[in-house]
Amino acid sequence: MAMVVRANRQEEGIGGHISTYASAATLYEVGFNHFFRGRTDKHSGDLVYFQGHAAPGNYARAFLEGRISLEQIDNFRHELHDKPGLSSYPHPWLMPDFWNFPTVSMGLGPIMAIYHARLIRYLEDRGLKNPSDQKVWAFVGDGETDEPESLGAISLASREHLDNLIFIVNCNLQRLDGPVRGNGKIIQELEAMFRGAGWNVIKVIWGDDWDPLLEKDKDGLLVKRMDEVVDGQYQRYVVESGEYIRKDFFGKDPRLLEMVKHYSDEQLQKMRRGGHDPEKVYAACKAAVEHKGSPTIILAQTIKGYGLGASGEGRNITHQQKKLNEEELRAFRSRFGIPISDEDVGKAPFYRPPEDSPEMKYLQERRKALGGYLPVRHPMRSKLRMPGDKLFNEFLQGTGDREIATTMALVHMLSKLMQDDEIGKLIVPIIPDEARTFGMDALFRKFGIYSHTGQLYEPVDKKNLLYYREARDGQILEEGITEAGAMSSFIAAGTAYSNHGINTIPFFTFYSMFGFQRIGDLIWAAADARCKGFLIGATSGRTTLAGEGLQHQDGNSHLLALTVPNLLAYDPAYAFEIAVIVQEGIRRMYERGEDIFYYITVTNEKYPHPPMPEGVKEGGVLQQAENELQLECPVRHIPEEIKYLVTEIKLNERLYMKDLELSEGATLVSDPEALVCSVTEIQEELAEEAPAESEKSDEPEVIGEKPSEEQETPGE
Ligand SMILES: Cc1ncc(C[n+]2csc(CCOP(=O)(O)OP(=O)(O)O)c2C)c(N)n1
Ligand SMILES: [Mg+2]
Repeated sequence: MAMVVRANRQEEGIGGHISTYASAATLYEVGFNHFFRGRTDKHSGDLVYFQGHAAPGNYARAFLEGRISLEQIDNFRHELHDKPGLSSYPHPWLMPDFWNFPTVSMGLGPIMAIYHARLIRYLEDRGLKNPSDQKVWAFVGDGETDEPESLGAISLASREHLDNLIFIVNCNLQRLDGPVRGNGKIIQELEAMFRGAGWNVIKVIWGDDWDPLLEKDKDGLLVKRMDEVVDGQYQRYVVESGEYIRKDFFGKDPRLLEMVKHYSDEQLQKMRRGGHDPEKVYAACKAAVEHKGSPTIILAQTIKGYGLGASGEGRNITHQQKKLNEEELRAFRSRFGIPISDEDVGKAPFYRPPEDSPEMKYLQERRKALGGYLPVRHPMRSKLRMPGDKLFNEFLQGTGDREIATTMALVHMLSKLMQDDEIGKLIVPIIPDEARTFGMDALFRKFGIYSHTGQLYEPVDKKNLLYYREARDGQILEEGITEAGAMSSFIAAGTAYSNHGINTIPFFTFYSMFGFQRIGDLIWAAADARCKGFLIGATSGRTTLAGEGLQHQDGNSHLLALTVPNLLAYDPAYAFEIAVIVQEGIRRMYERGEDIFYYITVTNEKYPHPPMPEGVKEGGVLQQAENELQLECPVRHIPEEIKYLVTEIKLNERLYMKDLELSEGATLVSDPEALVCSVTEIQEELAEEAPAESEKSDEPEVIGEKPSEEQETPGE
C-alpha cells in the first residue's frame, strides 16, 4: 500500500492498485504459508496465476522475504529507470526471474490455467514428465468472470478430471465501476455454473464470528436471510454502522433480532466475511488439494479495499484509490497495529519487521518448508538436438509438374518432424476441429488424438486406414471448435521449456481468419509469456473462400502479426521456403534459446513448386518484385505465361525484365531495367537477438541482488 501511495505522491497519475490486494491478502497469505510449493529437485513446484492487478501485494511479500530491494519497491512502475523497478502487472519480459504468467488482460488467466493443467496431464500421459501432485492455482476476480474466456472452458476441466487445478475467486462483490451483481448474487451464480459443469465447489462466505449464530439457526431463518440479501446491499453493510446492520439485516424478523441481542453494534459491524478468516481459507484450500477426480473452485467472500476504512473500504471508488492522506494512513496503521509513529506515518514509510521477529521467522520457515519462494521464473533450458538436413531436403527439390498446396507441404513436413527420433515426441500438433480441411486427418491413426481416458467406443471408421483414433498417449490435441482453448494449449506447450523444462514445440493450425482477428489478445499473451512455437494460419489469402463473407477472407492477418514484436511472420509461396523457415525457427527457438514464435500462412491453392534457388541455400530469401509485364506481339503469339527458372539465382543476384525470354515476335514494353525478382539476405525482424538463456545459470536469480541482462534491456 505504501508503495502505491508513495509512487502516486511522487508522480501524479502513475497508477497501481491497492484495494484488490487488500481484499485478497488473506487468500494469498494462506497459500504462501501453507500450500504453494516451490520447485525443488524432488518436486516440480506449483504454478500460480496471480490476479494481475494484485501485483503490488505480491511485491510487498517478496520485499519481506528479502527478494525485492528497498530501491525496487520505491521504484514501482519505473522499471525502465536507471535503478531497477517493478512492473505494475505480472510481466515475464520486464521481470524475467519473477513472473511466469502475464494476466493483465482479464479472462485470459483462467482459460490459460485450465489448459495448462490439462497440458500437464498430457505431458505425464505421454511420458514426457513424471507424474506428480503438482497443482495449478488460479486467482480470479469475480468481475473477471464476466469475460467469456473465464467460463468458456470450465467444462473441459471437469471432463478431463483435472484435480490438479484450483480456482480461487476473490468475491469482493465489486469490479472497477461498482458492484458485480448489485441486484443479484455473484457467488450463487458462479456456484450454479461451476457445480453444473462438474467442479468441486467450496464456498467460504462467512468468517467464524458467524458460526455460533449459524449453530443456533435451527429453523434456517438466518440462512434464508443471508440468501435473500443481494450483493449491492452486502456492499452497503461494509460502509454502514452496526446499528444499521442490526436494523436492516436482522431487523426483518424479531427472531433474528433476538439472536443478536447480546451483540454490541461494534461487534455486528466487525463480523468477518469468510475470505478474511485465515482458518476458513486454510480449511477450504486443504479440502481443495485433497479433493480427487475433478477441479475445485473456492468462492471466497471478501471486502474490496479491506482495512482502508473511509478512504475506500467497500466504496465504489475503491478500485482506483491510490492516494491516502495522513489521517487515512494513521487509521490504517492503527487498525492493523503497524508500529509506525504518528510523526512518520504521514510519509507512508515502508515497514519491515526485524529479521529475528517471530513473524519474519515464521514467514521464512514456511517458504523453506514448502520448497522456496514463489513466484519465480526459472527456465530450465535443455538444448534440443536439431533434426538433420535430411528431413528437410525433400522439400527443397521442388515438385516438378505435380501440383500441391502449401498446406499439404506443411502437413507433410509436420508428419516427418513427428517421426524424427530426436524431436518427434516433442511436437505438439494442435487443431480446433479443422484437421480434415487441412489434410491433417492423415496423422490421426499414426500419432493418435490425445484423450486421458483413451477410447471407450469403437469408432465408426475403425476399418479405415486413417480412422479416428483416440489414445491416452495420443500426440494430437484435437481441441474442438475453440480457437481460444487451442491457443491456450499453444501457450502452455510453448512455455513448457520455462515452466517444466520440456522443449515441446507446438504447431497450432487454424483458419487464418480465426487467429489474429478472433484470439489476437491471447496471441499477445503468448508474446508476453515468452512463448515459442509455430502458429499456422491456413487457408489464408483472399482467393479461395471468397463468397463465404469477409469473415473468411484473410488479407489482413499479416498486418496484425507485424505488430507483435517477438513474432516472426512469413507468407511463403513454396515448400522449400516453409522448410527453411521451420528449420531455422526450431534452431533459433530451441537450439539458440531465443524467446520468439512464428506465424506462417499457408494456402490451399495447388500449383507446382520450384526447387530452392542456389542463393536461398546460402541464407537468402527469394523476393518477387513484379508479377506483370507489358509486351507487344501478334495476336497469335500472345503467350499464356512467361516462365523463368529461379533455381540458378545466387545470393544477392537479381533478375530484370530484360533478362526474360519472350515468345517469338514479342517486344517488351515494360521498363527493361525493372526488377522481377531477387535473392536477398534476410532482414532481421528483431533488431537485437535475445541472449540465449541456455547460456545463463540454472540458479534462480534473486531480484535486486543481481539484475539480469534481460532486466537491463527490457522489451527487446
Ligand atoms: C480485458 C480487460 N478489461 C478491462 C481491464 C481493466 N480492469 C482492470 S481491473 C478491473 C476490475 C476488476 O474487477 P474484478 O475482476 O472483480 O477484480 P477485483 O479487483 O475486484 O478483485 C478492470 C475493469 C482489464 N485489465 N482487462
Ligand atoms: Mg471484484
